[in-house]
Amino acid sequence: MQNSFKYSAEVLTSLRAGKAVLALESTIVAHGMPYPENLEFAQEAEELAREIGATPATVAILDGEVCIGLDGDQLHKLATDPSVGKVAIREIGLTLANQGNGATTVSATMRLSHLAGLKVFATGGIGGVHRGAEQDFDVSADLIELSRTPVMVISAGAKAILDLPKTLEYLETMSVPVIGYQTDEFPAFYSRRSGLPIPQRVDAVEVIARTFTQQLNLSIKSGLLIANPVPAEIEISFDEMSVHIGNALSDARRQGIIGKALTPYLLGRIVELTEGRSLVTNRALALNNVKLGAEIAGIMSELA
Ligand code: PSU
Ligand code: MN
Repeated sequence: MQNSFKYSAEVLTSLRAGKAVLALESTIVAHGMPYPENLEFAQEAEELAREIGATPATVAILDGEVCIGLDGDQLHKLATDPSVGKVAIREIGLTLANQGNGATTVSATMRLSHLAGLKVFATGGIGGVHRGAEQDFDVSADLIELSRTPVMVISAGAKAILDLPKTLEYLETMSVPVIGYQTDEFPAFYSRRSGLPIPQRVDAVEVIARTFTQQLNLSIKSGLLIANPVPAEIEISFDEMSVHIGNALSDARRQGIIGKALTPYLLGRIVELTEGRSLVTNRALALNNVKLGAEIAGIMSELA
């Protein structure tokens, strides 16, 4: 544990008692969904984790402090305050130095969770290799962090706006284990299927928990990426999404949107193009990951 961090009372109690804690990120709230759906999602995610028996630890930087677990006012600030920046690993230092506010991405949440003593983290979909990366080199810091920080990340695959085959190749090169939960295919965020085979499949949560425990016992420093497909009743087909994603990418290109602004722009544009349906699916897939993450965190705490 890290003394300089500000832990919520419930997280502190759970950590001291060796009980299950599930880390949650904050960029999905501040930059991944519009208000008020983002706040509703954040509250629902925390409640769902508690129902399953894991204490939620939403990670963010507020007033220059790393917060592990937030109260209702802090969640509200994240969801509404435009001064809350998007903080990946490389922005952590300056945000703290400026006494600033930041929503943490998958990369920053992984690192801060690890320092805080948390092992399991649920998000929506990770960042990855962007389409056209052979030209502009846009590769998410999430992939780098997965290769060097031992935290399990529960995702619905990588976001479909990305180049999924290149993302899988990159994960392989960087020695990041990828496990499909009850699937042989890498899920494509909004859709259950991408047509891309996944290297390893596991059907039982106990095996996932034991797999990560083995990695930790051997001091393997990479994370473990769990790919958990969106529930069938709420998915949007890969073919339908491909059209919207193509249109959103052209709009981004026309407007010259690049760098850290690209992913939030694309997610927002796709919500518009699907008349809100992608937002319903994004919320459902992220909650589905919280559910699985909370179950795994529970088993991990018993194994420890
Ligand atoms: N999952 C979602 N919505 C999001 C994200 C994940 O359902 O907004 C965020 C995560 O914080 C992830 C970030 O780290 O998108 C990726 O941003 P980039 O492509 O700039 O690395
Ligand atoms: Mn990028």
